[in-house]
Amino acid sequence: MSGESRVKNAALRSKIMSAEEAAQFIQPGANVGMSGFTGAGYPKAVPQALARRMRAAHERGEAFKIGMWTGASTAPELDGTLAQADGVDLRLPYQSDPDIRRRINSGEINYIDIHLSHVSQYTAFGFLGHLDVALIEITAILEDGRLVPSSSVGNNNTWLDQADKVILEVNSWQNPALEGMHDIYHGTALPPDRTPLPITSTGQRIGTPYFTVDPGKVVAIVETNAPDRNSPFTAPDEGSRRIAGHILDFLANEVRHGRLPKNLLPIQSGVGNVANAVLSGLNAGPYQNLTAYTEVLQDGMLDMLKSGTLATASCTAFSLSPDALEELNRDLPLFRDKIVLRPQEISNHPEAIRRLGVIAMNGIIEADIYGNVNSTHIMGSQIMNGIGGSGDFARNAYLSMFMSPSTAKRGAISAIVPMVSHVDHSEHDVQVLITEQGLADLRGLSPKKRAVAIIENCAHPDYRDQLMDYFKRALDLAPGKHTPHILSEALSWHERFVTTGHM
Ligand code: 0RQ
Repeated sequence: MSGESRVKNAALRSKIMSAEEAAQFIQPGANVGMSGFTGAGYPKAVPQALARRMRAAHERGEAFKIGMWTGASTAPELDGTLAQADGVDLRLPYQSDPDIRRRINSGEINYIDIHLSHVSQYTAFGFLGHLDVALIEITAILEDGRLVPSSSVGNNNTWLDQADKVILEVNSWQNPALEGMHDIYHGTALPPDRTPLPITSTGQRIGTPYFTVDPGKVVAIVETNAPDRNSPFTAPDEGSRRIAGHILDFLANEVRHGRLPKNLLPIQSGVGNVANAVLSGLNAGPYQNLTAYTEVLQDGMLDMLKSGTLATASCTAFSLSPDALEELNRDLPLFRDKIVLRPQEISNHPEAIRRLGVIAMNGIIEADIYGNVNSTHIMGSQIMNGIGGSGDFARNAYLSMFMSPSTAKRGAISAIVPMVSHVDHSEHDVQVLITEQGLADLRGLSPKKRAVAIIENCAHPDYRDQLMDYFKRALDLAPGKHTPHILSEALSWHERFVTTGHM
């Protein structure tokens, strides 16, 4: 590594050591709160050293697993490395790594899938057990000991407060211009002393740009120089473009009818190719001065900030493709006043989402004919990623929209089903459902009317007749006519896919 050290505090400089030495502070059975939110701001050196320790312990016949708490999903260097070393006993609150997922689904790793806004307060309440170590990537340490956060905030402030020991990775790859872009709010006291969250606009700053840490808890500092890693997006396909088109028409209609202002309300968008296509559509549309109160800032939002379509964005992490990340890092000073990076407790805070009137747009695995949504489970028992922030936003949004291709696995599986095999968002939190086939506006509709709207507008033509046949027979045979179901049949829909091997 070249260049001047970014550890400016004299006392903390004495804690600089190798990743191997730092990893010694993590004991078998420890709960470790790590930085990382999508492929941004995760620790890059100590987890690899820890994995080597774990492997060596396993070779000696000793158990070595940890509880791994993060902001959300991370990158292969963290989730993948520790999973491959057979070193994770418990994972929370969100993941999307193939190795972690495989082990969760085989029963080797325990997983707790938590609303992202809940994690910080659950930790402080003591609901999740004791936090032994915080392992946090930062951009720099100032002379007075304050920490400059890196490309994600996540739960880092909570881990720093709650853990017994702190290990810091100071990554000189992180752009020094990040300093000043974060807004770390320390006002969320626990009940009964909690006060109102004073956020009234997306770009508002209510805290300080720095983390603070008790220097007595810092046991190790490791200097690194390694890039964040996110996967590139694929170009929007025809289906994504059609979904985006339906959403844009719907929003324009809401503006025409006075249910949304001309510059809409703050948008929240999930990650993935469909979400990115919607953002591209918004960018190409007639909008100006939009705002975003969201969880992650992805490529589409960066384009909108550049074009001026988006005036400000509040988020907790960057989730950018390698090209977009390079662009952001090149031009970071231009975005300083437009982007606020907050703790995930605040980026996803129900009070802020409700007050600002967020338009939430998230992806799904499947929805049923009454509008219940499954965002997390394939065929009812296999986890995909997790609920992430989708529940924080859907429950509290001004408009809660969910979108998906109408089929998965090249048409072999319908995303519209009689009864979802797992419920993440109940019918009460789902207002608009969109597939490439069309959009079902469920507002003000009773369950039976929802069923007709969803089957007619969202289901793929290959499945529409079967779904309508089910609905009509349920209406005929069910003892209750409010949400008619034939329970013995509702889920055998999924069993058919399992037995034909479509998974
Ligand atoms: O699998 O890649 O192996 O083919 O699921 O599906 O259609 O590519 O959609 O990338 O938008 O992900 C719900 C998972 C959708 C995501 C989910 C298979 C499909 C494919 C992905 P393959 P798509 P997306 C804030 C918001 C919860 C968290 C959230 C998600 C893979 O949106 O994790 O919303 N959401 N956070 O083939 C079998 C079905 C299927 C299916 C899809 N019905 N049956 N397989 N798939 N539907 C952001 C954060 O919290 C960070």
